[in-house]
Amino acid sequence: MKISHILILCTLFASSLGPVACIQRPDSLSTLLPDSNSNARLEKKYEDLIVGYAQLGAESEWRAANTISIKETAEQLGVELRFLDAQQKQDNQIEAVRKLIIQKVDIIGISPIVETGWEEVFQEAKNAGIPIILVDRRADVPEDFYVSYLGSDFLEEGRKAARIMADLVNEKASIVELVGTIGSAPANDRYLGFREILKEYPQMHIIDSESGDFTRARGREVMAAFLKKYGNEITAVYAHNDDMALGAIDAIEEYGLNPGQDIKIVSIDAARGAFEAMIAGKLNATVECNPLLGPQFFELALKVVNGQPIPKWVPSIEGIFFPEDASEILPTRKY
Ligand code: GZL
Repeated sequence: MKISHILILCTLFASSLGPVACIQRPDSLSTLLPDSNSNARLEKKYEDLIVGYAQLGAESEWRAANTISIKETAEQLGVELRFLDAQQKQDNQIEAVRKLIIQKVDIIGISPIVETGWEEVFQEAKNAGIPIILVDRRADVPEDFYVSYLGSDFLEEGRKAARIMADLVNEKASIVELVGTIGSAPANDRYLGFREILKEYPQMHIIDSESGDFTRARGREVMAAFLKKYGNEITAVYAHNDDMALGAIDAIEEYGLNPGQDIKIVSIDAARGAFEAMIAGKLNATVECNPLLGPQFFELALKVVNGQPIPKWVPSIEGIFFPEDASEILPTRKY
């Protein structure tokens, strides 16, 4: 039989398998037909995917941008997205994962609101053969309960904030801290990272620390209470996110002081509101935490569904922003 006839047969055979990778022009008979290890098995494309996403809530500018990135990317790629919002309640998020398991989605993305309490429902997903990708926030579960973590190095974000603060206050400050959602990976690690660097500055002290739950409203309430208790003793604020920093700015102005001047403020996220506050001279720096994770998430999801290897951690790429750059950069920001 001529090679050309074999090729035609092979092409007919390959086309009968549905969407498979084209078989290269053979250099020997043995490569003519797909074997069990070749990529000839059904490879899914984006438009074949049904992806579940258990979002934690809509508590901040960061989260809003993160949700938009997930939804817009799914639409652009033609992925069927089953998106559920837990409204910042872990019970709702656990229930969302169970709903996605029942719907037999191909893969589940989740941003766990807190680090603990996930073993049971992640085990259920594992038993159902549905892989999990942790997006944005990590969960305290055995490593084989999830395929990858896509997100930031929150410890490093805390370290960066402390180094910036030391420079801003000439290594001498009485700091109040606005902590993120208690038990969440970003709050836990931003808390630790900041303190790790603060050890190098004996004249920088955290005089109080309380959760503002990553929201502007709570950040304002906690800062107002700090000002009532400590008044002008406070010389700096470390906020775990921009929304709480903006709340602190409101409280400082209501108290009659100048935020960014009388009290230096360093926060994390680099959301639009932070750039506007820096331009107004009310915020002194923001450490970027990138919420635009949609493209990376779906790229990882497709690889997982097609059995391709992926890293256990895919870190986000992030910078630091200061008032002097804010006006020029703000128009380029997507969130
Ligand atoms: C960080 C993210 C945090 C943001 C907050 O990756 O989980 O949650 O810093 C958001 O703004 O609420």
